[in-house]
Amino acid sequence: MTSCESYTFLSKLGGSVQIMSIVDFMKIWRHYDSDKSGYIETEDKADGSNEFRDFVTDFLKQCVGQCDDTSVQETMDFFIQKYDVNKDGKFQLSEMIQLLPVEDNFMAQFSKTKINTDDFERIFQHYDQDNSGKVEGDEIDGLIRDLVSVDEEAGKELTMDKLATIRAELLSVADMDGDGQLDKKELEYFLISGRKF
Ligand SMILES: [Ca+2]
Ligand SMILES: [Ca+2]
Ligand SMILES: [Ca+2]
Repeated sequence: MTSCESYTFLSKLGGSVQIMSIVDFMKIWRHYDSDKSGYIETEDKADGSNEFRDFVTDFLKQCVGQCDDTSVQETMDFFIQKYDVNKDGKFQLSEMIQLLPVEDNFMAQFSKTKINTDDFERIFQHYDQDNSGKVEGDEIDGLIRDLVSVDEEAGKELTMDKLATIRAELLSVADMDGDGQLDKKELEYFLISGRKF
């Protein structure tokens, strides 16, 4: 393989690719799933675009500066072989998370049944990444991913479809003022009294 091969092993990159938060991962995901299908497809679309190729091209540019078409193709093939675990030719959420240097599951350190006030404060700070005082958008999706993935088997199966279903359920229970965001009181109530995942 070409010089790009070493860059496909994210663990070897040291400082050049930082560990990313789950919220940043959700932003990246949303960016590359440009047709909003809930998957990053590896096949060309009718218009000649290719979501996974777009991702790999940017990835290589960031890691090595520049890469030619051959390197992009070889890196795509390598990633597909290694991370398209169920071999359906597209990346679902749980597969893509393995491919990128995403932080350890923040929720894994807390008890599933007992979250105290100090724990809650840390959880809220962690997921309210833009310090808006509310957990919203990609922040909610990051939190849901982590809550679901505390159960390792459920985490392995997680798709955007499932995440969207859970988001709707979560909001219907916890979003008391109906603005689509979770403020401190709402999330605290949900995590401490009503947590179901
Ligand atoms: Ca897609
Ligand atoms: Ca797949
Ligand atoms: Ca926020």
